[in-house]
Amino acid sequence: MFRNKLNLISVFAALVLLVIGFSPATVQGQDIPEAFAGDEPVEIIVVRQLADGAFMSRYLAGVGSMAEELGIEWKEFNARGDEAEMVTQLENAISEQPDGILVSHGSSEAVTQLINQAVEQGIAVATFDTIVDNPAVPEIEQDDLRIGYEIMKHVALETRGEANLIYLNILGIPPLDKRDRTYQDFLWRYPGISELTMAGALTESTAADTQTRMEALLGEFQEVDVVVAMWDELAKGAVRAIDQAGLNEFVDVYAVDVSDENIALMREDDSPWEAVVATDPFNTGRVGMRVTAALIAGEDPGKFILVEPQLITRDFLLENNVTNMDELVGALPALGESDIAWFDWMYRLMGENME
Ligand code: SR1
Repeated sequence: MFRNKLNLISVFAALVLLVIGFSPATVQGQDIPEAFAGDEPVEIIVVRQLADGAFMSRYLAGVGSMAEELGIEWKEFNARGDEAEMVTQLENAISEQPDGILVSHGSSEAVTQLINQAVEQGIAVATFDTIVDNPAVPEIEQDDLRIGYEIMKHVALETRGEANLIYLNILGIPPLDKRDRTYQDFLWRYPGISELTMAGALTESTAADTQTRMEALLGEFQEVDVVVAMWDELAKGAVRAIDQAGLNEFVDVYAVDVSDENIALMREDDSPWEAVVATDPFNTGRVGMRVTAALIAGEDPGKFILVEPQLITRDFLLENNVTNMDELVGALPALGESDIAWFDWMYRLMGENME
């Protein structure tokens, strides 16, 4: 009733303003920015260094869904782990002169100069998981310092600060370096948490290669009772190795990232995989595309854009009968659509594109 009344009032107000010369778009504060108002669609190229695993494909699905809703034409250049190839692809992307480029991963050394060049040429550039010292380039991430903090806080509480731990991480990759920072704080704060060894390498099949490495480490460090993995490709290798060795009862795995596959592994009988800290990469991909679109429209989405991660335990999945990502987002809505980088005109564009 109240809502009907409000609707009537806004229709009346819109009519009055129309008569005195304003467009309905202005009335609702939803002017379509010039870049999106022409006949030519906005073009964005997504340049990715990494494509391995469910996180990366779900992230890309999120990017694509947001682009479609905003009526953006987009394509992907995928370097499949090869940084030199990524640099070539970034050069190619710039030479195509799109309206925007969304870069993910790649070291600052490899990509900064090209990104600066793109910005100088008037191309809007945003990054996911790439550090770029340029105030005009927004950096999107999953608040990785917090990811390291939350997973280690959980380990410290669950183990009462006593653990013999194998640490799986790969330094030199921005999100993994940030997670390592807060991990190190916990080793300092809880001296009963002892790191037996650190392992992890980025390869063409990271999960399978980690499994092989973990099989050897489980033999070498028989006192291990905790594995911390800062990327789920590392965690999957560890979980399979622990399972193969019949050590599920003795070793618990705490990790980062969630996907349908990870949920299934965590739910298995006697799974050693106890918890993850994660965002929904679909949502994170949508944020990436919105931030790039906002830049193209001349908006200021901010320099540091942190998508908030959540702790998801095996117990939570079992207690809530969560068997896949959709059910997880239903049970834990904080993982769902983020309120980051929404602008009024986007809703109007979406309305037009989804008609
Ligand atoms: C090799 S970097 C892997 C990480 O990128 C994303 O931030 C995911 O969370 C994944 O853990």
